Amino acid sequence: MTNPLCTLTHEDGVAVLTIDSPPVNALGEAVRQAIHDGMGQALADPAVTAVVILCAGRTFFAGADITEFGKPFAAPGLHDMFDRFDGASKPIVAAIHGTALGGGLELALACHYRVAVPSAKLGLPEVALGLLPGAGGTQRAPRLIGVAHALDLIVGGKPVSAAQALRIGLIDRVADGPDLRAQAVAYARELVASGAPLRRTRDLPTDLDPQEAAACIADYSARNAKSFVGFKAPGNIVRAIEAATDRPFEAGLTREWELFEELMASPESAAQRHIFFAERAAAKVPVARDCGEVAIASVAVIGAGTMGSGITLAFLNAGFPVTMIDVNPAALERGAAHVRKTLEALASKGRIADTVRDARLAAFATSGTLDAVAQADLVVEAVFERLDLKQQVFRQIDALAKPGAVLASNTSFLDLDAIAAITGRPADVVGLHFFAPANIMRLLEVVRGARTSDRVIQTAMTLGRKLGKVAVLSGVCDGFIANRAMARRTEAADRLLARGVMPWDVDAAMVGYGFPMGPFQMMDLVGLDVIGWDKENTAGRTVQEVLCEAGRLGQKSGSGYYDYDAQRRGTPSAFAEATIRDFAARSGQSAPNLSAQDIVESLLFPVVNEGAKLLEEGIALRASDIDMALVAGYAWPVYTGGPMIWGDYCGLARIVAALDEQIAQGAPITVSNLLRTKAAAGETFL
Ligand code: 3H9
Repeated sequence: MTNPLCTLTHEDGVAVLTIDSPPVNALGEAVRQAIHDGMGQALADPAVTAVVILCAGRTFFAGADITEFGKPFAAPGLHDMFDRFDGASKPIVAAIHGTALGGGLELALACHYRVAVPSAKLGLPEVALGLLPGAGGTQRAPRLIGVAHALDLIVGGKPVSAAQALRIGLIDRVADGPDLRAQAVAYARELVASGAPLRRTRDLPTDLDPQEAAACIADYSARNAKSFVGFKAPGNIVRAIEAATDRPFEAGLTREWELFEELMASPESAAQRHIFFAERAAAKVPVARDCGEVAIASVAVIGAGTMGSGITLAFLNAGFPVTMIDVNPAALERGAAHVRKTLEALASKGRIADTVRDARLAAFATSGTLDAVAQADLVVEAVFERLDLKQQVFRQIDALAKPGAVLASNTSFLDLDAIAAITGRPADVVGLHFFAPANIMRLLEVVRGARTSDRVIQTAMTLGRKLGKVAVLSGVCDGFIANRAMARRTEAADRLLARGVMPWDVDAAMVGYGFPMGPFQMMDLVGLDVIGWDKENTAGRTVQEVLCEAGRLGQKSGSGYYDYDAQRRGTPSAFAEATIRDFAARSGQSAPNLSAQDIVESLLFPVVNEGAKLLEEGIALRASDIDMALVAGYAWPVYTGGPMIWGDYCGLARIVAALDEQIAQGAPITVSNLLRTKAAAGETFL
């Protein structure tokens, strides 16, 4: 074999074809060619009785090469290759380790038999890219594992373990020793010796007839309808699976390809693929190559409130021992109870094993004094958001923490440099901005102060990954990336309110865009008093203040912008409506007749503008980081890709014109120079 990506060896009549294309053996053109050449040679050799295909490196094929999407697919294509596998007159065995994903699993499905190591994961995750398995996966999976399991696997998109794969019939055997290659060769020999048939997935019948399948699909779609909203891929996937049950294999493949191409051309898939790469790009930050990292073996969290206990859980769940510190005994007891209760609940719901719960509880300690920071490699401060308080805590940490420990603040908008400057070691100080609930939300903003060292930044980025979060690097500014950008949405919503637009119309437009809730629903949830009601100085100046004065503090008081019933279901409030009308009338405004699209643009174009400012000030490294931060931190709908790519899609010139109009109506905003320049030059952010 002369192909450098492919090795072909023979072991007693079994040909072993090994593909080696780091990092993940994606099925790009060169890899397809290597398989084509290697498989061709193996099948043509009369001395070969069976073929094993496997991968070198950390994983089996991780799918089609996503970087090739958008270009014409070069030969040899996956379909031709899988046809050839199907048509082979000798058994082909896929030997799987790591992750067999997307086109990688489709390749395995086109083999006659499959064996996997116990740690392998197998999945068809194309749905997360806004796509469907376009190389026969929607046709072969229902034939091999049945329609119901195929729906779970392809629409759900979550990979299954080797044990689960064996249970549902996705693989034929779990290797029971460390040497996958030897086991796969032995299995291939066994198949030949026993005269096992060439099991072509394409020739298997589906488990349900067309009518039963339609009922099963309808039931599945009804149960999951809520999670499909806004996404295009789930609908196309169920149609493709349906085609597996009501027409011959070849016709099903044709239908699958039509549905695949439709998705590939859709803005939803472009947005979701953008986020896939944005997540990986965010991990790459400018630090010296040899900066190294601080080894983090133990963590101290200061503050046992909502953030402190959430952060404690995030670290415990990732396997770190944590000491939670609070000088207020009652607060410490409440926080500790929350941590324990959450771990118990995870175990009782079967999300973690009892032994894992016990290990996490054993790794959890509390302390009523700050002395406990002395043992920690990482100290995370999560006390009340007030600069003088945080400075006071950092002065104490500086005196107590061991040399070289990472000192992190969970501040969400304060000046990190002013906190770092209070210590004698500003290079060790970093912002770790978690989003509530900290054990669940995926975003972690890593805030780089003026003097934070590369080593500490790299440590924080790695920590983010270990916590299962998306770490996004931000510079120091008021609100960092996500909160600062989204503050512009809140302000724009308030401006609409002042003009007499009703909160439920604003919220409905945001929910229609894809946010789980609108800004006024969010404010009611958080509490109108909490988000800034200065009783002494500002009483009665805004709608929010009038609501607060009337005791309408949001969900917790049973009313805010909405009236709430006992189940906390909100309905539009007549009181809020009258107050808003009164404000608008007094300022001489009559409610403009805005469509949902007008509202979306009024609220979100200012966010795009703020994103441009974050870029131009160097607070965010790249436009895709802003998108990633808002998708992971604010549930910005992933199928729009985040504000910057959505802004590109809307057209930057149109955004500038709309912002200028808002300014003409009195909105106190300025258009970013970067945005104006790009719009004038016909450029985009991405
Ligand atoms: C598909 O298969 C369509 C077909 O049905 C039909 C077509 C006709 N392509 O994530 P990592 C890169 S769609 C190209 O950091 P990990 C990734 O960008 C595909 N590149 O590693 C990164 O590059 P860089 C369906 C890919 O160990 C590097 O590899 N498959 C691909 O944390 C390392 O990645 C999927 O959706 C790819 N398919 O996780 C699986 N995959 O170093 C997508 C990765 O330059 N992949 N890269 O930043 C994954 O889920 C994870 O990468 C994996 C490894 C679990 C494999």
